Amino acid sequence: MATKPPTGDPVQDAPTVEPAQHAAAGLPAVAHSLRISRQQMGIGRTARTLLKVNQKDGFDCPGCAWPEGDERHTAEFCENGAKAVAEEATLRRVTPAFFAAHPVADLAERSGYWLGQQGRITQPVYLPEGGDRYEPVTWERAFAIIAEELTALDSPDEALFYTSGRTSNEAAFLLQLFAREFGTNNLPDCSNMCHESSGSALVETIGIGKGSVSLEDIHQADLIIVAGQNPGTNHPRMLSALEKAKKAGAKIISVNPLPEAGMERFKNPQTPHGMLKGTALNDLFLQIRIGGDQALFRLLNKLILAADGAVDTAFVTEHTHGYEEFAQAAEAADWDETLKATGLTRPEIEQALALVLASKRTIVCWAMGLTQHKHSVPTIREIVNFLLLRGNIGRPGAGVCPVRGHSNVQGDRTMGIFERPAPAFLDALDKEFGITSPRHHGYDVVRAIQALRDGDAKVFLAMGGNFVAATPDTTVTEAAMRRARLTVHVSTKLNRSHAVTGTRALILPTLGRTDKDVQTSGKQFVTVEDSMGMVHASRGNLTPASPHLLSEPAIVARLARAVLGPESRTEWEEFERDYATIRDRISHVVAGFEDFNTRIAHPRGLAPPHAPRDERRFPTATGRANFTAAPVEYPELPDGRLLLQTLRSHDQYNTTIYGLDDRYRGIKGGRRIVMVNPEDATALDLPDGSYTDLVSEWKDGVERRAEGFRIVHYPTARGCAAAYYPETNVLVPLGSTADTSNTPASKSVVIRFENTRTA
Ligand SMILES: Nc1nc2c(c(=O)[nH]1)N[C@H]1C(S)=C(S)[C@@H](COP(=O)(O)OP(=O)(O)OC[C@H]3O[C@@H](n4cnc5c(=O)[nH]c(N)nc54)[C@H](O)[C@@H]3O)O[C@H]1N2
Ligand SMILES: Nc1nc2c(c(=O)[nH]1)N[C@H]1C(S)=C(S)[C@@H](COP(=O)(O)OP(=O)(O)OC[C@H]3O[C@@H](n4cnc5c(=O)[nH]c(N)nc54)[C@H](O)[C@@H]3O)O[C@H]1N2
Ligand SMILES: [Mo]
Repeated sequence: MATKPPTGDPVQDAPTVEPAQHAAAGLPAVAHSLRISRQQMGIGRTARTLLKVNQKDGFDCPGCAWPEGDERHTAEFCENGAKAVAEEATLRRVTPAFFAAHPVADLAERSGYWLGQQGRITQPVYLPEGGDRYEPVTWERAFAIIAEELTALDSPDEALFYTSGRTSNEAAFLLQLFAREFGTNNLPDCSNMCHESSGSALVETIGIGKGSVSLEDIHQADLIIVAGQNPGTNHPRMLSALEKAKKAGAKIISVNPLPEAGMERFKNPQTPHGMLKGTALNDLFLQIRIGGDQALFRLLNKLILAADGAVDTAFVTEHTHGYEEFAQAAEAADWDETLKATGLTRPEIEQALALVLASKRTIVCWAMGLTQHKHSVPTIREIVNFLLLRGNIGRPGAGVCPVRGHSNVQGDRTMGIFERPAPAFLDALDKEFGITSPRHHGYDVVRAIQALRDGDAKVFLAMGGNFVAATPDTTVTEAAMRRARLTVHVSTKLNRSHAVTGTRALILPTLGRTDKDVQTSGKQFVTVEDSMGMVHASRGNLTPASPHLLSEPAIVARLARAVLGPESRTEWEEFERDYATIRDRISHVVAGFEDFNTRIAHPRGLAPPHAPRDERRFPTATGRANFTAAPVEYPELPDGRLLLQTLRSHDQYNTTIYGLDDRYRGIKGGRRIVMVNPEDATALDLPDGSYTDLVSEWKDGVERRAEGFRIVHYPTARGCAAAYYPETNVLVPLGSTADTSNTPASKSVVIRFENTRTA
């Protein structure tokens, strides 16, 4: 059993590079996940835990939000899900003795990898004003400190309540209720940095900000386009669904500046054939330039309009609005400009068109490669145009499929974690609880940082996540956070945000998904919503990391009682005692959750209604699905610059670093690398293996710099570069965000290279 954390801090990033791989999953993946699990948990706990992942009587994988099918395998998890479970179920512990030995200044010197490897936090700790290290504190005292700071504010809008997407529906519902009863809509969440652009685009065009396909739809599609997504690493179970679709005759196009191994070939670890040979997934790989997607889909739309009988005119006439204006804009699309914007060739686009026209049922899947650009919202709207044209929505095997990240990020939004809530939601909440929620909008993530920076926000509380590492413009953000009066983190594990504190700070340790949750009424379960809108129960089965942990719902309930006092008529105590009472209230407030407690007992869970999917009804302002006609945009690069995307390696979960390898891309032992196309590298004099500083350029003229990145020649599209997040967040300007959604444009950062030297 090897459950000791590494002692030294491997800040000495020493990346080495091997040839990239062309297949994902299979035996090496299984072996790799078991090794990490054993290191963290030992053998017995590994077996007990992994057999419960995504089972009907088990817990929802704390990895990604990809849904489970109706038929479950004994091993219903992937390599990266196993790593996520091992991180949480680890036997390593961060005790008060650890905090006594490591002043905050010391924690601030450590890498995120080292911090995370120390294990689960066992007790609440407090950093007093002027203190140099966290010390143990009782839960009562911790809540009293928060109450003291919150009630001292001039306005409830000086408080910020951040949520990361692992939080259960029950905890999320309580948190937003507490915030609104306290008097603010300041509920920024990780979604603001993630699929906000998808939500913004979809609400306006189809009337609901969620995907319209189920797992069965994927299996039945003729054509699946995967754009701006790396499922081999970030949604490995999606590869099984693509494989199944493929076996049933589907074609697959992937649109990406990088050739991603999972899309090239998938070796299904659950079948003998898969282990050996695998299935080639891509029929066509469109190696697009970063930010070229809107132009690509606009031209495809023009070509569909021009093809004989290609438009589903019955659907367009009956169900849509804005067709004429859109068709006019599409007419103006131009081959030369599209080839320039996309870096693709004419035959490639013609091949794509042939696949599109041959398909009667098309699905487009996407993730961060489409959502984190200045023009992300019009890009996704163009994809909606593309699907509407051929009636590819609201029927089997067709639709929009934004693939969500965090395992319950979609559910948190459904429960009201949103800084711009719909008035109807607030009306229902107010009626149920006899409160008056504020109607003015709150701060999203970027505006929350600006408010901290400008002294307009003074208390920051996070329900999970790693705010300072996940958000853009690290230097600005950290300085902003340090201005807070009080920072509070409800966390399972240590991370950078615990080392960048306000005047006072608290860490409140909590139960994770895998932990057994027992309250005075008995054993509890929580619920989550997957990327395809299925809501189901999650039950942990492990003895919690320490007897001092409270669950997230218990923490919010006690916090609310401490802050709101006896004047609150909400039954916070009852909510903590029995989570079914929370679900009862959810069933009165959240549309589609009627009889929640009865329906959640069904093993399949419940599927709240989705009008476009279920009845081809589009609850938009026009009452129809809206075509849109935004001008085409794509990034323009000054000479000698490249466009940097900041993405995930195979060994990380957002800011949680599992290890220092990116196996499929052939990068080992370090994370400070930048992938550059060999021809660009030659033109810019960037030899493979040399080191360089990355300097980002933006219209505010501020110089942002990330030092010491190893150059890796890699077959990305021309003009593009790629490096890992969160190390490169220092380069992303706070104000550089997507229009409408305000999502940081962390996939389009203009960079130049300075101080290039051989190692
Ligand atoms: N193991 C693991 N699983 C995860 C996560 C994790 O960190 N680790 N994170 C979770 C979360 S919160 C999320 S949101 C998802 C993220 O899942 P992904 O979106 O797959 O994550 P990224 O690594 O950001 O990859 C973005 C992909 O888009 C491509 N891309 C970049 N720019 C463009 C562009 O302009 N156009 C196109 N067409 N493609 C582009 C990149 O080359 C890359 O393949 O994964 C979730 N699952
Ligand atoms: N440059 C750049 N920046 C990005 C992105 C990018 O692609 N590029 N992606 C963005 C995206 S898509 C997202 S979603 C955000 C992610 O932003 P966050 O969600 O804020 O970040 P995570 O790294 O997922 O948070 C990890 C921490 O969550 C805590 N945690 C884990 N499980 C639990 C739990 O069950 N309960 C509680 N209370 N805490 C828990 C642990 O302490 C852990 O350290 O980052 C965004 N930032
Ligand atoms: Mo995300």
